[in-house]
Amino acid sequence: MANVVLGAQWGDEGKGKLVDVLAQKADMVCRAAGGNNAGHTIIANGVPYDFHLLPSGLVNDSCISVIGNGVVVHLPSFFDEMDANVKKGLKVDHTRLKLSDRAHLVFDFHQLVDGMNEQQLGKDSLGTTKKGIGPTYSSKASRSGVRVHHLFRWDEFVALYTKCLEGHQKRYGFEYDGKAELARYKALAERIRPYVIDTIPYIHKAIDEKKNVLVEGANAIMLDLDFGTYPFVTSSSTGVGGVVTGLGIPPRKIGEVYGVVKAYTTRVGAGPFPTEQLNSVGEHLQTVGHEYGVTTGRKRRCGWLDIVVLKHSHLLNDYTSINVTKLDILDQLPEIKIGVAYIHNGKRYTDFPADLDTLAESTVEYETMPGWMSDISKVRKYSDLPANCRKYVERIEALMGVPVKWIGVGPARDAMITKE
Ligand code: 2SA
Ligand code: GDP
Ligand code: MG
Repeated sequence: MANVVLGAQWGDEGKGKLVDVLAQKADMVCRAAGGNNAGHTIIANGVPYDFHLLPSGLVNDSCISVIGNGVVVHLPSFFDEMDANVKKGLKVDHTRLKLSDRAHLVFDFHQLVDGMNEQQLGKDSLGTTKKGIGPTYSSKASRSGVRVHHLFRWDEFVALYTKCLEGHQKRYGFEYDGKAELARYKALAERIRPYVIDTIPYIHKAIDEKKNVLVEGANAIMLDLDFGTYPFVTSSSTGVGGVVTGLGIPPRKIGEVYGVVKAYTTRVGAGPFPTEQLNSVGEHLQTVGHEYGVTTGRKRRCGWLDIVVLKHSHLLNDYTSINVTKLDILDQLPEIKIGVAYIHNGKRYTDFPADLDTLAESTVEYETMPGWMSDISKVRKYSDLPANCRKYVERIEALMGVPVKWIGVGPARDAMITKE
């Protein structure tokens, strides 16, 4: 069985930290979707690591990391990230990092086009990371993309690359030095060769041998192409469905599904956010929670926990348990609110609507709970948490209908309470 860690809100819930904790006992950590738009910060033994494209399992020396077919890969960024982590002392080589031959390649022109799309949208821009994610998945879906295995049949690669580039140039009308990029890929092809394998039988063999296989979600369900706040989403399937298609792991081989739930809500980029607090509460969460994008450095928008979002999230991913993270960030708030329903034209809704206008016309119904007004960052036992803090955790459990298994009270690996 493969166990899965998924973001339950709009991302940056702290998936990387839970993966790092679980990777201590994992044999393999796999990425299924997204690209280097993702950003996971891990603090292990006092050293901070930022991962974007590479699986967070790399921090554990005895764990193999796999980038699956559903991921889109910008090879120059792959090597930059690898080199930066090697400099920090991590052992990263082809014996412990594997890349699917079926993964699609992100070219620099995809990133250029990402920026052009955003510029054309003007005030309606999506706030993408401009890493070329949307344009690359568009190439994939329109069957004009280039995959990793093509690198090893050079003439075919050149033909496919040229066709893909010219298609974009026709549509967007930009000058581009394709020859220079091709020359870079000639060298990159040789450098990447040892890492490339057919990851499907490789992962299945590990599962069948009862190895501890972990899947690291990237982005989160509210950014899912189908289930998120379309079009303010990323271009991949970020839920459990994306694990099936992005790694070739069938549903019956998936075991635990861990949802990562930040104790409040954040979103980076544009799009609806019903419980957003554009006031001193939002500023407090942003400052105390150090809510800045790991990839772009953008300030994250902040607001209260939203149970409508979390129930939608749970319906789609069926979490077996959850990790409530960053509970310590609420320490100094005298009262804490939880969004429990949306009110539209006088009617109460608890299902997340597809139509963003309906969402914009809705107001949020809140429950208010007293805060605990004390520092919980040093607490390591559930029973030692203040009573109001436990009540908040238990209210999340009751409203979502999922048991809480872990509670994060700080960024470091050991700042995690296991709830018995
Ligand atoms: P894209 O670049 O096409 O995937 O952007 C589409 C939307 O998806 C959002 N998105 C993210 N949201 C939260 N965190 C992400 N990763 C970084 C982080 C983000 C950063 O960990 O902080 O550094 O800004 C991430 N990646 C994509 C994006 O904001 C758009 O709303
Ligand atoms: P991810 O994309 O879901 O992996 O999350 P990010 O790494 O983008 O953002 C989460 C941030 O919160 C990181 O800087 C983590 O170090 C930090 N973090 C994770 N869990 C906790 C926690 O329980 N408390 C605090 N204070 N910080 C946390
Ligand atoms: Mg992140």
